[in-house]
Amino acid sequence: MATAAHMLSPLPQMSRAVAEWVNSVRELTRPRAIHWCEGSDAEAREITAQLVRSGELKTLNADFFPGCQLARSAPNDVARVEHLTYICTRSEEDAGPNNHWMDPQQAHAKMRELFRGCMRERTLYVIPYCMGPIDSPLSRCGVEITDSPYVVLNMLIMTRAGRPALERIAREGSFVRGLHSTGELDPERRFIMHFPEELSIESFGSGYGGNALLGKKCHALRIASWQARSEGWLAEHMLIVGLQNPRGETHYLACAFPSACGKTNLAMLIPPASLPGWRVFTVGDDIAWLHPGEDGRLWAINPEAGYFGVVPGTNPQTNRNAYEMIRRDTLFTNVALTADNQPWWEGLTSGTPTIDWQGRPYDPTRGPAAHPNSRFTVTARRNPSYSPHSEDARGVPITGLVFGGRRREVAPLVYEARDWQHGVMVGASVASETTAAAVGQVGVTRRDPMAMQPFCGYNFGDYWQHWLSLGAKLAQPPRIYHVNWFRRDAAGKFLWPGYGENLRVLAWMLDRCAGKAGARDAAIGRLPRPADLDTRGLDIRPEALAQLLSVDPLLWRNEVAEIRAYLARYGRRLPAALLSELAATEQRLG
Ligand code: GTP
Ligand code: SPV
Ligand code: MN
Repeated sequence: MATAAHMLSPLPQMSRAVAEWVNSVRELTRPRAIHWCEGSDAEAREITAQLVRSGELKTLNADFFPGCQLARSAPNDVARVEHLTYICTRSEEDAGPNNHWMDPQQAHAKMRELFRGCMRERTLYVIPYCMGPIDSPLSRCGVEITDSPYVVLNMLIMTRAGRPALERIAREGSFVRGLHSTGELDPERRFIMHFPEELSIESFGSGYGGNALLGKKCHALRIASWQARSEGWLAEHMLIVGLQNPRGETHYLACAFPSACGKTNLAMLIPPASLPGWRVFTVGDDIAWLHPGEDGRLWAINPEAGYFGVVPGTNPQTNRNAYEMIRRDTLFTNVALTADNQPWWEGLTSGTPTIDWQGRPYDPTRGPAAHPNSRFTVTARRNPSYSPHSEDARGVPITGLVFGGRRREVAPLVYEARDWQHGVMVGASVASETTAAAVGQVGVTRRDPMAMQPFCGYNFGDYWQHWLSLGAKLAQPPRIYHVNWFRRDAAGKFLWPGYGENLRVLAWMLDRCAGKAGARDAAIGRLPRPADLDTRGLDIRPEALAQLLSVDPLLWRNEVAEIRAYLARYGRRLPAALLSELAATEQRLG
């Protein structure tokens, strides 16, 4: 319990370990001033006001978007940089073929030269944060040091940051160290380094999203996945959603889809009018920490406190909750503007852009008005479907796990794995088309196992073995599913309406878990027959639904061959169980 005297203690005096680290970083980076973040609303308002004065933030039309600001990033700093992201473990094999690797000493030396003197004329901010409910034993703390006040504002929304987190760090002693500087925003001098064996992160040269908000992908996925393996839990790129059926029973699903493949939208789905009586509760939209409970079930917490969500595509038809959520107290990054200073993005059904995301007069020949990876940062509490169990210290019990990808063909709308081991193979085989969330070509199909290709902090071979071992210990393991909302017809149109209508697929899963829904046995798993899905009031042609629920043996035999070639890269670290599951699938394909 914090005493009144404790409440008054100056932040730098609360944890000697943190103070000593801040000191050593100060000596290296030479900032003009040091600011320890309290985490109060007044502090966020003050930093916002300062950025508005300096022109780094623009206040949006307060009649329509009260409390909202716009930030524009450097044009060459608009997404995660997977090609510049490294896992620095002593042994290269521990990082695995799924990661770029650098020797830790070499990486530290390289980063030390970049950080040396980099904060001259800048303020060094110290952000103590807690990932997860502040009183949960499942939560973990970190401290981010950054010279970007924009990063501070984001971290204050995205994490439980400030004094209570520092109190917990002082009590527990251990924390993840994240050092960040925007440097000169030079892509040639940009690196995101992770040292899982030291629980530390060093990020230089970017101010954007997952490169710079170190609590998110760097800590809560790459470092946490490593910690989770040694401690017996899982850190996953998953949303957590509660679904209350018309009988009043609530079940939770955790779903892993790659970046910009529908997690935020599914987490805050609005049930269609033709499915009356359903309610949806969001626990998390991007990351789940999953722990085996004493009852033999899997329990999940959301380590984050806010959403850093994709803006384009958000509108009152696709998701009214998301649209309403970001109409106040929201930080927008890289959206366009209308003539009267309202934010604008592709997919919005009203308004006209006049200024593009780079602040230039909008000219359609130069591409979209808003950047395709433009984002909103907003507290989870603004979500109309915010779950009352979001702060539960033990988390919520998980009934089903869902993997998925964005694929114009091959993967059907949904299928169910036979058991946990088969489900791990299904997860390990996920492929998805790349999106604007990471720098690089968009629309290229690549393997993205468990949606963790950019985020697993260690060798995938060991990771799949950890999944298998953990499942074997669960008395009541969740069932495992695979979905694809993104199948297209010959003309390139989405076959499935998606968004709120996805509830029909989730309802089938929950009915399966309750032993109530039918399915047919297919080579790749169990699929609903059209009649097994509740399609009342759904506007879809029967041929489209049949196509969505079909498995093409020719395409799938080719798919299995590709999966086998991919898995072979993991050599002796690949669990044999995955190969035997794959062989069994191949045999069923005939
Ligand atoms: P990250 O924050 O990058 O991890 O993304 P995410 O997985 O949370 O994806 P998000 O929900 O933000 O959706 C990404 C894009 O896909 C947006 O443009 C959405 O409008 C679109 N989208 C989401 N759900 C669906 C769906 O069911 N069908 C279709 N066709 N598009 C969808
Ligand atoms: C993702 O790319 O999966 C995101 C956005 O959620 S970022 O924070 O940039 O990682
Ligand atoms: Mn994500």
